[in-house]
Amino acid sequence: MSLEQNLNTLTKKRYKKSIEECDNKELYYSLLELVKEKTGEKPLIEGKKKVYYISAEFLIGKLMSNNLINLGLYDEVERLLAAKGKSLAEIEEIEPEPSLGNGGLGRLAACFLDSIATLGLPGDGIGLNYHFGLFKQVFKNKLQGVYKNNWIEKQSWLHKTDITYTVEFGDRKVTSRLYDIDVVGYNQGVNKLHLFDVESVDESIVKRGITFDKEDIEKNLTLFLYPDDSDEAGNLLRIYQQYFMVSNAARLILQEMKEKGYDLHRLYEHAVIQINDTHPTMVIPELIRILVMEEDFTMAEAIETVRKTCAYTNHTILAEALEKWPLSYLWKVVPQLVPIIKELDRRAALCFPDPKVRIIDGENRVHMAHLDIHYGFSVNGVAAIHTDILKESELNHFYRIYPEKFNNKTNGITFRRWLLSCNRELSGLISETIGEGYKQNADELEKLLSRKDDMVFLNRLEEIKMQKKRALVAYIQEKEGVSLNPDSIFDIQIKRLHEYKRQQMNALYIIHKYLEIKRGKKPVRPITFIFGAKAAPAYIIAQDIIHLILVLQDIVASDPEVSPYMQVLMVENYNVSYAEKLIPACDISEQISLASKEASGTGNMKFMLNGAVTLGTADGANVEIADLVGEDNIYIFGEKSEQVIAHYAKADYVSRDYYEKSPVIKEAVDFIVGSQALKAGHKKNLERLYKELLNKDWFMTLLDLEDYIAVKDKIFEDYEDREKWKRMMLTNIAKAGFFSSDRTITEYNRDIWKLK
Ligand code: 26V
Repeated sequence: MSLEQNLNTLTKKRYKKSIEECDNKELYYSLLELVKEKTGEKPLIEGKKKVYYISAEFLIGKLMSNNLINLGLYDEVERLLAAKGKSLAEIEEIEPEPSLGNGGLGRLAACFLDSIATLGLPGDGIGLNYHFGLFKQVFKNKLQGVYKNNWIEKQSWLHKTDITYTVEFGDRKVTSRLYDIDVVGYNQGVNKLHLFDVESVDESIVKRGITFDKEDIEKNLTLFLYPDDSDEAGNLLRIYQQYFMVSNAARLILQEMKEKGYDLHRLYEHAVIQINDTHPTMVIPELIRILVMEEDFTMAEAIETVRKTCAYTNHTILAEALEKWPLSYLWKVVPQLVPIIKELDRRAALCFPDPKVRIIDGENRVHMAHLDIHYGFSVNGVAAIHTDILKESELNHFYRIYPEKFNNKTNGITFRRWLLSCNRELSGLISETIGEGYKQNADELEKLLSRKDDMVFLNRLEEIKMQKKRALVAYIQEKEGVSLNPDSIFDIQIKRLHEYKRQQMNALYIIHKYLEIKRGKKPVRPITFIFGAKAAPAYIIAQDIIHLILVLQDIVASDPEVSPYMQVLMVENYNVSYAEKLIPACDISEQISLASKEASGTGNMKFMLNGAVTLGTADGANVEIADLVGEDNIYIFGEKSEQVIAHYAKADYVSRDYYEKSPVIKEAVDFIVGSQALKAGHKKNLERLYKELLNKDWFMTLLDLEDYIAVKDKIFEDYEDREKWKRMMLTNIAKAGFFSSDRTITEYNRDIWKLK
């Protein structure tokens, strides 16, 4: 049966209509069924050893295009629909986006699943089936409002399985159920994303916005991703979620091992567990507990078996993000793990008495990362500079005792989603120019360098960028009701809102530019500053930064003297789907974190691959991007990580000094509480932010502001040298191959997993 007949049969069966007669919604659900059927025909990827990637987040995004591409069906489906006057792109808009992640860590996990399957490696994800995931963001009164994101529909990518387990907590028992999503590799077989849910979950307990009874664990356990952890009930819920995840993971893994007839004493020959940040750490004591209690292992045997099976990835050095659970919380939620954790701490302390490497500290807090490092065989950072910082400072005490465990795995992104799917125009041009080989081997993108002086090629790159900018403008017009100028420079910063990422520094530049235009210094070409960011609901200053940006958006838009030269827009509810539209349209990629703080970043890689030029600090993977493209093809500014780390060590950064010394800085900061801003915004939020910047500024915004302004002015000037700019675009695309997650996963497999 042809694909068309296949689809027609489905639409007839479901709706008694032909393809032509169906609306987009009907076509979407028919296609969903078709793709699930086709995926079902693919073999499961199997082998002697399998990786289990346990993660509290999998930010998978919409799956229709991605799965069609990986099944090799995209072009055919697009063509057959077009012949009937239907648009696949419009049909895909129907798909709800699951929001099973906060940002980089969750999106990385999704890219990794795609690459693991594409490389034909046996590897499953294990996580939670959050019904409402991360909140949906709505702006009201220039402030962030939060709502639930209801993504699970009757028909979806989820397969309900028969697998259920009992999970016991200190004060209750719940029943879990496993739901699976197929992960189909590019021209490859299928792995699984296993998402556990609790049978007693009750969506109706969610009241206004995202509020619900945090203590009703049976009903709330899988409702939201990382709910508010600003109070004790929120923290306890997080521990309930984490244990629920790893208890199910441990059961599933051991069940698979037994079904395959493997000896659990050789678990590590058949399974490797990658612990994605500290959230799944309790899998270590949980596995030890099961092996001892149910499988007749001695404690020493269980510990050694688990140690050889588990590997830990660190994704941040921010102290507030490194989990330390009070022992009293663990006593309440998972009393069965406490004696094991104490025993693990005792044994570690016998070998290494240094209090800095204790699992349980003097205040009876359990350092989850310490557990991972002592009782796993591998510790990796996610970019070269990040791993160096872990070794030299943050985890130096551990590095000194276990140097052999430490390794770097620079992050990557899947080119299927971040080039082939989101930028078909560019991938088409690349295929036409250097053939299709780069789709399997991303390093082949370097062949594009031979077109450096080919004006015809360079002009086509420019045309494609223009086309993607126009498409974004149309999308934004429809979604936000704002008209942007496609002939302006698109300067984009999209990522979670956090002070260390310094969206506030970008906002201060915008104020500076606004004032310059008012004084008559107009930019040669208009500039559009675009932001997208969600802020944790309990993170007050982050809310204030969003407020400031929305205030600036209003001030600029309502000033006819300025608006022809610049525009500011913060898009609502920034998510994976939005990223897929924004990134191909970007000219300047803002990667301006305080050096040392952004472990890697992955947006930086997506932008580069799509021909944007980076304006960034020497932080995370920006450093490796700079090494690859060379200093002529990137704009690096600001103090280096060593200097920043020294400022923290000496506690010698005083933001007020920078404010007082520089009239440019002072003017921009004062604007936040000037009459114009106060008229457009809320006094409380603006004053709080102003005071924070002057009195604290923990992430050193003012430290780099002058340098940022200078380099940003230079990048805008250079944009006018069109030939130079197009060459920079080309170089960035050509050098992006290193950042394919296929390369990252190949390294994980070579150094850590050793699957085949
Ligand atoms: C977590 C939390 C939780 C509590 C309050 C504040 C806070 C701040 C940051 C985080 C970060 C969690 C870990 C994370 O998402 N790391 C990101 O991982 C990406 C993939 O490796 C990497 O590209 C990003 O640089 C890194 O920030």
